[in-house]
Amino acid sequence: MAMNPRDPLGVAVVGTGKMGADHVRRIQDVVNGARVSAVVDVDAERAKRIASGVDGCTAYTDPAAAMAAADVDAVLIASPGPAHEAALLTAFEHDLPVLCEKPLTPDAASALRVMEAEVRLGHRRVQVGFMRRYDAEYMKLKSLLGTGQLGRPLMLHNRHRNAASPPFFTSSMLISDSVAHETDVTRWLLGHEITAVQVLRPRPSASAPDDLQDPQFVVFETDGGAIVDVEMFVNCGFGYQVQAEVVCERGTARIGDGHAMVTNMAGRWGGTIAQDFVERFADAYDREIQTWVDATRRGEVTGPSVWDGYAAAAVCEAGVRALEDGVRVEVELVERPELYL
Ligand code: ISE
Repeated sequence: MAMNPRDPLGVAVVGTGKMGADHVRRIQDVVNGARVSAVVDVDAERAKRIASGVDGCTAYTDPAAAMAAADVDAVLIASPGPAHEAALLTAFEHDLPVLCEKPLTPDAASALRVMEAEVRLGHRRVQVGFMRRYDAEYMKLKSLLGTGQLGRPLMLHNRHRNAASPPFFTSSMLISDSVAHETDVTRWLLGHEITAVQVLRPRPSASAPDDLQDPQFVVFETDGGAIVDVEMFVNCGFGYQVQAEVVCERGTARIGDGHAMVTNMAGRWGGTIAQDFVERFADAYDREIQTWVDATRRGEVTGPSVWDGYAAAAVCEAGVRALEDGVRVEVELVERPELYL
């Protein structure tokens, strides 16, 4: 794959909502070796407003027009999930490197179409935005598991709590939009594929909107014989909290207690809790995008692949069925293409 020698790399950011706007800021103010040369949004006024704050940046409403521009070397897709497939296929037409925010696409069938298109291209072009792989605590946990000191992983306990869910949030989105992270964390930390999903439904919290099944308790089985659970609670009220504890044959390890700073005052001690994922995972996003820019400028593609995005989509699809039908659902994956071995 050709080197991208241009310095700085011209990046088109597709989608300028909360995540896309934060990535524009990140590329301009934090990341080295890249600049935002284009922003794309169906909301033309919002695209113009974002572009007006970035020197040399052009606003578009059509991703294809942005990807055809001479000053665009790479694409960061941060639009809503249903728009990802078309944007990815257009990027492939221009043979552009892509960082695609999760989910790769909303379901297994569309993810499979993207995977088949990248296989036809003959080389990887996509890094999927599972940013927890770039979080310092998750990286330490992965590194510890890699030493084998704790022995074989037997169970992984996850707690994923949001302060409050947005108005459009549905019960199935707790799986497809939120637990999607734990599907990738499970596969990446343990090196296993997820083979079955169950979803248990506690009596909903009074703090949850009337029609929202919140919290949910998700149980994964893996092909390595591990059992993984995820407490998913999107209206916990007290903050944004993500914790994980792996239980192995000879020991355990836990992350996410967030004791960055403990205060003692007036007979009390305590600390603070982030209020959303942009705050809690700011460093992870910074490291993720810098790693992507550096790899792209070397002409390489690293990190979560389209296969990882497809596997997460298939697990989430099974999880939504398990939620809705109240049964254990097995996960069906196609054979892993050689491009992703
Ligand atoms: C959101 O899309 C994210 O990716 C956050 O990490 C997650 O905590 C939240 O529940 C999702 O809605």
